[in-house]
Amino acid sequence: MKKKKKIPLHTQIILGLILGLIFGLVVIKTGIPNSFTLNYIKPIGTIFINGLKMIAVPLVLASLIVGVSNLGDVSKLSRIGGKTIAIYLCTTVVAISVGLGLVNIFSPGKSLPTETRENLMQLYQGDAGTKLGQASEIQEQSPLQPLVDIVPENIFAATTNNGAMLQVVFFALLVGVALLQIPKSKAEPIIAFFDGFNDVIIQIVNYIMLVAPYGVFALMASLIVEIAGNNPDSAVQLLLALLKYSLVVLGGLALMVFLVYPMILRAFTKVPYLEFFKAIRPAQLLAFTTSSSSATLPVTMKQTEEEIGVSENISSFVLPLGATVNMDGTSLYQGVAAVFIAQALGMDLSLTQQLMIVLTATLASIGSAGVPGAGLIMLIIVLESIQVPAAGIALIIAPDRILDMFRTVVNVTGDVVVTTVVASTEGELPEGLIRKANPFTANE
Ligand code: DAS
Repeated sequence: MKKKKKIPLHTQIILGLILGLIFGLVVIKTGIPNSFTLNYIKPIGTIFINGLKMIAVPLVLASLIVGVSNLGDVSKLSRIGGKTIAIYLCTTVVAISVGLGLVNIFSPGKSLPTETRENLMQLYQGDAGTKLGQASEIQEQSPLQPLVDIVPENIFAATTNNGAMLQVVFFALLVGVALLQIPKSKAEPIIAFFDGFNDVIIQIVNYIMLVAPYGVFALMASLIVEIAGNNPDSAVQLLLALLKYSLVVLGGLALMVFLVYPMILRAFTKVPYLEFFKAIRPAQLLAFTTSSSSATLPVTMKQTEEEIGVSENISSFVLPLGATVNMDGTSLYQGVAAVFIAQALGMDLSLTQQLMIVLTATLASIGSAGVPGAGLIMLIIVLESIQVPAAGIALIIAPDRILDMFRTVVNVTGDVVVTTVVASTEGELPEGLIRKANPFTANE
């Protein structure tokens, strides 16, 4: 019997988004009572968001501990390990800075009319009210308070509260490094446990993503109905703001791929960018369709070794690490999304808060697993760290799956760029592709 062809998940989610949009607009136009949508449709969206929040802490704990302990041992943290992590961190900070620059220049969230913004604030009042209260409290605290807050008094209490995600990240990094320093015989069973636990969590993320089409439908429909309230055209304003937000994210991702990465390759290697682009296109296409860096990893490694010529011992260390801890696309998106939500809620972010975004989006992208939707889940860390209501992710969930496809392409491209730079500086590229002299000298 012919097996029924399943519609790919991302197509289902995009369908859910479009149907939610139509359903919301129909409810507004036909005067169907809002109570129907809010009592019978919105709860499906709430279940989806709660599922994402539920999995955030275990996802961070598992993927970070496994990511750090995958370094093998502290000695591997030697020249290659240190160089790899340093370059990964640099490209991530550059990506977030590009995102923050664009979202502050174009301010997509500020295009909402005041009334819509107040509507949104009402929607998240519970969170925003306390958050605004906390934010004013924070102004009176010592400037080092954010550092103090990273160290949990009680890690088990921290794991039960999404607001303490940074504390979970801090604890996970400590555990990962400690596992590298205790006797191998003692560390192995623990690493094996967290490795298996990581797979279990990623499987649960896949289950949650199965709800995504219905969750996105419900969130889109209820968002339209709630925002419209008694003023339908404010729903249109919100959609226009969401479109502007998506274009800012896509613009930032394009800047990374067509400007930043070619500059890095030209500075540290002699790999022609067009050749590079052609070599990794199969990995980029797979990243786009699967929205998963981890699923793409085997093809990423094959293309990097066979088409670019990076040696196997460099690619087999740098790429798996990158697929776990280096997500330039995701960190750029998290920077843009955090500021957009704050703008949409009428919250002006101070410079300190924006710098906090650089730190937390770097950590959030390190903690994001290479699976669909991970970046959205980790966005909660960034929002909590700048006192923006995490419920605000409901605003940007609608286009998220489409943006996930594009940001995963940038994640994978960034991993290969760094791998090529490490190989070039280690003399492990084909002869003609290595830049020997100081990378910033004029053309030799
Ligand atoms: N889909 C993730 C990845 O595989 C990125 C993300 O969710 O932001 O890289």
